[in-house]
Amino acid sequence: MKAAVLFEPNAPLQIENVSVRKPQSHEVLLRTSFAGICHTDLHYMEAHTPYPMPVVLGHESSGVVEAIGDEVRYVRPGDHVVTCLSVFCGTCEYCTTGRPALCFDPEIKLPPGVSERLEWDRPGRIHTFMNLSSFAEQMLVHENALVKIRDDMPLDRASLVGCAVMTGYGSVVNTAKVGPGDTVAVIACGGVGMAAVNSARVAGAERIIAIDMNADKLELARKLGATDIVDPMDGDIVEQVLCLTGGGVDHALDCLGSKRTAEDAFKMLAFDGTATLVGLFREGETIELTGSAFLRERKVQGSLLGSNRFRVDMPRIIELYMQGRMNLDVFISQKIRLEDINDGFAAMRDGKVLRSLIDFGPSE
Ligand code: CXF
Ligand code: ZN
Repeated sequence: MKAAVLFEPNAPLQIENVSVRKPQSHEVLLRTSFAGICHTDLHYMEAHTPYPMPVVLGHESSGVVEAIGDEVRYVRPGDHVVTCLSVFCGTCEYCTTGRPALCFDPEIKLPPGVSERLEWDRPGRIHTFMNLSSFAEQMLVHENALVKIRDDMPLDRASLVGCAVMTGYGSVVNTAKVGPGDTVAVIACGGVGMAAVNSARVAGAERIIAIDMNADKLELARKLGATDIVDPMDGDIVEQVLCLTGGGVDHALDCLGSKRTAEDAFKMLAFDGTATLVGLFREGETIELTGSAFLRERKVQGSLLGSNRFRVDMPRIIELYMQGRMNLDVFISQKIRLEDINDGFAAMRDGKVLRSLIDFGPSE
């Protein structure tokens, strides 16, 4: 099968012949339908966090089950699925207390460099990315990295739910627990931030302030639920938010993941407000917060892929889409072939697109 391989940091991906072995116990072989290009792929491509290479990146995908290994009861060939990098064991303390996204059982969630699901006929190993490797025509995954979805859900929209939409929705609903009447600010309206804006509306937030440097994204955010927009070109974003709200927001979500944006998220909080850090920081980056601000019960917390319980959350998001309450259509900026994946990364670097989807073509 064809797969896009990253041989070294910052190099263009190369299309290579790679194979997957037969599914073993608890493993599922998928025919990939669509794979989104996420900023996390770029983050690892640029080696802001090291990852063993060569590697097949990609982690936001939908597909159709082709074959199953022994013991697999959850899916059958022909089922439509969405993948999730939050593969869970189901038995550890995190899993059994309702926080499966934090599961780190190394036998199920194989750490970088341990997974051996991909093979090729060259010397040396080819690594799997985050237990998925979606930039490939087929994926071999643990059954607990999948959620079954309804057959009438379009597989292109479904793939987005595998990362960006789950992360945005989950950070609002699961991590921040935004409720009716709350005031919410979302910093950075890429795929994750845009989904957070839309989810804050679904959650009943009264005021939703979208913050981004791109005017088109701010306009789209308005369509998805933003009641106010803030452009950093018009002045300090903290000042603008404090002015709009007369004292700050209940929730600020930093969907970028940088020192500046995380600190700004904290600074724009009202008393008792919570900053939720959603975006992926560069390895080792630190933030500074003013200690006395905590006296007014302000809080800061992290969120990992929307604190997901993805087998429950993803079908719920899909229902919201089918009911017309979540908009996933606008996320798809372009569909491209696997061969054009480097153009997809270039478009993301330029900030031109919300999502480029690799279209693997019909599965039947
Ligand atoms: C990722 C960020 C890196 C850790 C796993 C979750 N989120 C989205 O791509
Ligand atoms: Zn992602």
